[in-house]
Amino acid sequence: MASVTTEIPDTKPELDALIIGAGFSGLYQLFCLRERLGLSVQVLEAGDGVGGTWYWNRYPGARCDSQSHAYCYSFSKELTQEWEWSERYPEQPEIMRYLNFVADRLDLKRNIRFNTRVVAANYDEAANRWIVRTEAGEQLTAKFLITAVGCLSTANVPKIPGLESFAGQWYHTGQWPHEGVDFTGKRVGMIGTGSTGIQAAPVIAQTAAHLDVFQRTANYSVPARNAPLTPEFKRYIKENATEFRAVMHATRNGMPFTISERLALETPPDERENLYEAAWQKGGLEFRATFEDLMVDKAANDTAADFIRRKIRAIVKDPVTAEKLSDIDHPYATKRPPIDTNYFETFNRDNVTLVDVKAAPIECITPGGVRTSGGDYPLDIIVFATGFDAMTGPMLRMNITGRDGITVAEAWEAGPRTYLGLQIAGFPNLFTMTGPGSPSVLCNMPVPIEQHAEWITDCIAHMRAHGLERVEATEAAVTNWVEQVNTAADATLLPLAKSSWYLGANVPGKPRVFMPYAGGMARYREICADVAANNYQGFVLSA
Ligand code: N01
Repeated sequence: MASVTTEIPDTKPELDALIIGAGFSGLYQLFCLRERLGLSVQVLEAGDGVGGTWYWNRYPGARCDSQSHAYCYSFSKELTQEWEWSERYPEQPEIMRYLNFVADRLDLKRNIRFNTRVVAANYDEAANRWIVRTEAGEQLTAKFLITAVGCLSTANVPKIPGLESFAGQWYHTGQWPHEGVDFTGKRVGMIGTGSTGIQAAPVIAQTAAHLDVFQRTANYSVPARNAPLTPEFKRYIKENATEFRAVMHATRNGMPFTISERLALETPPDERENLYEAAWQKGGLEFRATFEDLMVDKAANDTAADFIRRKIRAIVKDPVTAEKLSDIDHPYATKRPPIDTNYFETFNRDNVTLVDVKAAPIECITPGGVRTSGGDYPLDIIVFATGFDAMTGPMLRMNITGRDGITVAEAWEAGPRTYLGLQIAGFPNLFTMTGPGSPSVLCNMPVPIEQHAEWITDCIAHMRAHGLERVEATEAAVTNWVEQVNTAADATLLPLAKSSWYLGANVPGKPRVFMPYAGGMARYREICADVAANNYQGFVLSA
C-alpha cells in the first residue's frame, strides 16, 4: 500500500461536506462533491489507508465474490481503460491496489485524513451545521455529513464465556492483523461457516497442523472457479465496458449478467439438471440466475437446493461429514450465497475436522481451546469468522445526534428506519450511503455506491441552485418506505432464512427487521430518480 500522511492538514474551519470513511463509497463521494460541485470536502478515515471494508478484511483467502470487471467503478472511462485486473475474482491485496490507484489517479488523498476515528456527530439546529468529534478530541464543522462507513464493518465477536482466559491467539476475520498470521504447525479452530469462513478454511488448512471448523448452520456454496484472466478477456471487458455498465444498471443485483427468464418448475427435470450442471461448472454467483423463480417460489428453490446438496455429498468422502455439511435449514440464497475454492474438498483432508456445534453447542472457551457439550477441542489459535453487526452497527457506534437531541439509536430502537436508505427523519443534511433500506448488500456493491454518490451530489447541486440550505426526510416518507422495504422482502423467499444477518438475527438483542431493500437495484434506481424529478418528494427542502 502507498504510504500516507497522518499529519493533520490545514482545513477550513467550516466545510461544505464531511464524509466518514474512505472505502469505495467515500472515495467516489469525495470525487463527486469536489470535482463536480467544487465543494470543500474532508474525508475522515479510521484506518491508515484507503479501502474501507477491504482495509480491515485481510483474512486468508479474502477475495471478492463479484467478478473483477464488475467490482470496480464504472463512472470513468479512463479508470476502466487504465486499470487491469489479473484474475476472475480480485483478491483483497489487488482490491487495495486498485483503490489506491483510483485515489492517486484522482488525487483524492489530499482531502482524506487517515487514522481519524469519528466518535460523535451532533446537529446544531440553530446553525444548521454538523459538529463532528474525533477520537483525538478534535471538532470539525460541516453543512452536510455523509456516512460512507460500509455495511459490514463492525465485527461481531460472540460473547462466549471464557474467551479472555484463552492462552492462545484469537482473531476476527474483519480485524485481521496487517502482518498476517502464521498457522504453520498450529492447531486452529475456526468458528463460522458464512462466506468468510468458506473462503478462509481451505487456505488455513494448507498450513495448519489441524483445523477444526465449528459449524452451527450448514451453508450452500457453489465453486467460484477463479482463474487468471486471459489477454482476450481483458481486451473484451475494456472494449465492452459501456455494455457491461448498462447490464449492471439494468439487473436486480447490479451484476454483469442477466437472470434467465426460464422457470425452474416449468423446465423438464433432465433439462433443469443440465442447466444447473452447466452453471455449477461455470461457477460463481451466476448460479443464482439459472432460473427466474428461484428467489420467489420455494418449490423452485428446492430444485437448486437439492442439486447443491447432492454435489456436497458427492464431493465429501466421509458420509457423516457430508450429511452434516448438506443438512441446510434455509432455502438456497436466502442467506448471502457463498462461492468457494475447494471448501467442501477441504473436509477430505486428514488435518480437517467438521465440528457440529448445533448438535453439541459451544459451552465456553478454556485456556486450552473450545469446550462444546460434546467435548474439548485443544487449540493454539481461534479464528472468529462470525460476521458483522451489519448495516446498522457502523452507524450506531458513531453516536450521531440529530434534531431535538434524538440519537440514531433512539430513532432505530425498533429497527432501522430510513427514507430510501439515504436519510433518517430528524437528521437534516445527513446522508447515509448504502444505508439500511437501500439495495446495498443484495448487490454488487460498486453499483449501488455509484448510484448513491451521484444521487446525493445531484440533491446538493439542486439545493445550491435553488438557494436551499437544509434537506430532511419526512417521518411520513420514512414510514411509507419502511413498509415498502418489508413488502419487497416479503415478495421473496429471503425472510425464510431466520438466522440471517439480513434480518439482524446474528446479533443478540438486535431487532428482527429485514434491512436491505429487496425490490431490485434497477427498480430502486427508478424510484430514486422519480423522487428527485418530483421535487424531492418525501424530503423537506428549506432555505
Ligand atoms: O459472516 P456471516 P461472514 N457460535 O454472518 C457463525 C460479505 N462477504 O463474515 O448461521 C457458532 O455470514 C454463523 O452461524 P449461524 C457477504 O455479504 C463478502 O461469513 O448464525 N457460530 C455463521 O456461520 C457475507 O454474507 C465476501 O448459525 C457462530 C458465521 O458465524 C457477509 O460479508 C466475502 C456464532 C457468520 O456468517 C458476512 O459474511 C466474505 C457462535 N456464537 C463475506 N456466531 C466477498 O465477496 C456466529 N456464528 C469477498
